[in-house]
Amino acid sequence: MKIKLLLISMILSLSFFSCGSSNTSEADIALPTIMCGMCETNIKDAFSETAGIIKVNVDLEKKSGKIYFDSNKVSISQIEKQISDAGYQANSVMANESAYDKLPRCCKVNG
Ligand SMILES: [Cu+2]
Repeated sequence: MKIKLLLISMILSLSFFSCGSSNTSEADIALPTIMCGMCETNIKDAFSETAGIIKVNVDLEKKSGKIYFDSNKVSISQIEKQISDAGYQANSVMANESAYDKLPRCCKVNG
């Protein structure tokens, strides 16, 4: 009987632990160089395989993104780098030049 109780409390504390370990944060990222709907798609696609990214919203009018992420798995600087690698500026992180060069013309700042 005691062992059963012990097991139950262990299972309970384990599930508690796994709940506590996912830590959803949100970040507003300035995206001053996004131009069109394709940019929006490109940025969302950039995170399609990133562990810890929960949701990506891009606001074309405000030129900003809201990223919901698990701060135990991914950091804001990793998020900024990933946007840069997709060819876009993220906050103060400039776009990766070769990725930017590969963007279609409509996605370029002076396109
Ligand atoms: Cu675009």
